[in-house]
Amino acid sequence: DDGYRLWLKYDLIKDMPKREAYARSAQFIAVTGTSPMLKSAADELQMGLQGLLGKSVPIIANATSRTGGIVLSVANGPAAGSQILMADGYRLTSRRAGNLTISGKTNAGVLYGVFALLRQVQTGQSIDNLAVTSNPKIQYRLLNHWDNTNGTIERGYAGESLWKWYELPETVDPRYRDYARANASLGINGTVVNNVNASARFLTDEYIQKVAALANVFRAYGIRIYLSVYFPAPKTLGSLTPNGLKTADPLDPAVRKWWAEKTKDIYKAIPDFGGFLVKANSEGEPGPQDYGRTHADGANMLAEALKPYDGIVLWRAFVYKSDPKSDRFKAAYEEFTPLDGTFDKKVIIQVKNGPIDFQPREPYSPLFGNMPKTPLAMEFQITQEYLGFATHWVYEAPLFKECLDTDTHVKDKGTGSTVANVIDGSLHQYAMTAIAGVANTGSDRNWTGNPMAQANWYAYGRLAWDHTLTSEGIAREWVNMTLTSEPKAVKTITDLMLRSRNIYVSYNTPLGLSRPWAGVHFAPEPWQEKSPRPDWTAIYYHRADSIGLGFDRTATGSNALAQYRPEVQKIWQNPDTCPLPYLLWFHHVPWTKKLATGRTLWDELCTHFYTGADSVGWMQQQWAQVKPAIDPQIFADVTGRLATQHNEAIWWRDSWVLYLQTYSKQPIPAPFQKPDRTLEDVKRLSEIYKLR
Ligand code: BDP
Repeated sequence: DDGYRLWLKYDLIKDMPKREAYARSAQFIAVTGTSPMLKSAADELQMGLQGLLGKSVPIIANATSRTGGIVLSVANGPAAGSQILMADGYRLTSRRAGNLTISGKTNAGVLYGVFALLRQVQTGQSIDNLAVTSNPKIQYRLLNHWDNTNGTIERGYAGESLWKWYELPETVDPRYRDYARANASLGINGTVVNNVNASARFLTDEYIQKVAALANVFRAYGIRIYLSVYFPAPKTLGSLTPNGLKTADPLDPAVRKWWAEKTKDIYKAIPDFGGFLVKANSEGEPGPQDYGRTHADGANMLAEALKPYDGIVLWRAFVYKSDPKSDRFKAAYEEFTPLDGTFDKKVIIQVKNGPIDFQPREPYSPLFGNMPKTPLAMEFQITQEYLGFATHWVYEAPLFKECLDTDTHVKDKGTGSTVANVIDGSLHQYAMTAIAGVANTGSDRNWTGNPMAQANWYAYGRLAWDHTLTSEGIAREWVNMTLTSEPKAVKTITDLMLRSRNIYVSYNTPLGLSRPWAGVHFAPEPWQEKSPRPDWTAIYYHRADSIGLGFDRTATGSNALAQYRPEVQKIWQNPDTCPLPYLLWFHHVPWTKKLATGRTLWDELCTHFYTGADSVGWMQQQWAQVKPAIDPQIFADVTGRLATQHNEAIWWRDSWVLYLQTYSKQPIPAPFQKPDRTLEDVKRLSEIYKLR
């Protein structure tokens, strides 16, 4: 198994009675209507059933007087309980002696219903008494690809870009369709195809045609295409045309006209174009502030260009200024909350889950709950930029859930104001809702490099549809569909997955440490102190000194905590009661301080680094046990990656303890052995890692 088929394996069900039971309800597929999306739905169902049941199921035009089949219908369908069917939602209803109906209000709903039914069969559940209605909780469920025109992927660890720009639009790789199928199976309905650090080339006629060719494939799977735009594009492209524009000032009428015309061209080629994603005045990317304008001026200009169409603007809040005195943590809140209420109604502000940058564990961004008049989208990172690239096994659902389930305490009683309730629109009654995941896919045959990272794409998609699903439920489902249905192995792997993120955090950034990296977001460099910006050093974040460790963000420090509601401040503001996973995010804690565990900070840190690294050894042992239940190619691949992860976890452990020891001046506590190398040794390793 080369992993190409992802969770859509459709292998023959081995249990014969079970297979026959399914087959009795799947004697034909009836579909009325000829839309491309309904065709995708019927074809997928036929292909899936062929594989799972080992027999070909005919597709017929309608089921009049026939029973024992599956009927796809765009209609409200027979009621299932009191739940109303919404756009994109689906309903599965089986009635004895009748037909099994998959209905949706829209074609997309039917398609999602087909995948839900297949999942039901793939995970071995009965389809005899189905009465399921499922509606997505979030309207725009997107993947963001950070892909460049030259085929590279920013922070991509699974090969090159999936999009073969040089071949498009004439050559259309069949893989695009499989990409679309995988996304549709999760309910993902939009994809931003290019890097947020965008090239103006994507707005040329040449590239619009290439992108349109992708859109033509994705359309039949309910996926709309979006583009990241380079804000000064009117000027950049203008400089290449006679009498071209010399500015990109969003308030300049000629610039507004340029965008309106460009947008018109895009819609001519891609009638269902989704809209624009913008990184502006962020990390050196230009933006409206270059002209003395605000984020709202920039976003509203693009919204105006999109007015004749139903596209939207996703404007990112990932910003921070270079003022060395300010705390980067506070930047997005400071720039965006004053603009609440000034954005056009086509604008959504896309916010990373945490205030810094996709760290292994971060408190939620204080923007959530504090922009009642502006729809906020969640941006998660699926690609493992800070999670060990493609060698470390980290199942991310617990990270996503931890953020989504946190209470912002915007409402008095603290009910119904979780981060999830912010982004699903229920808290502030947002008119639009969105979620984005920075994709971990690439041209590797198995899509994600590490086969286990497929689960992160899967989990993101499932949570984008329904954030109330559990990490465990999603893991079990994915394992059953992708790896094995042998109960003991399913349990072992699910358990491994659920622990994997905390294990990574333990050897990498325990107790609220963050960003111990420099240029390469992989090799340990907690000692890194030189960079063009203070907030691109490691010491900026951990602030180790002879007294202790951690960033004081209380009133005696940067006071970033004040950006949260008082109830949230209360949880984090006292170093004696602050939950340990967040301790060093908010406090500078003395090395000798006794923590709730009874250990001093230094001993607690060492315990995390050592048990974290040891736990990777435990992961290896657990994985070895499931060998008989796993395809040999995948088993060997993951075995190799775990061995690498183990070595690197020890590298992390040694780097941290040897470095921090120069400040704590304390011995490694028993029963842990002191590293058998020196600080200079590990520093050298990191330097070598950075050589080109
Ligand atoms: C950081 C990445 C950088 C991205 C940036 C962003 O290191 O490559 O361009 O985020 O999200 O995490 O814009």
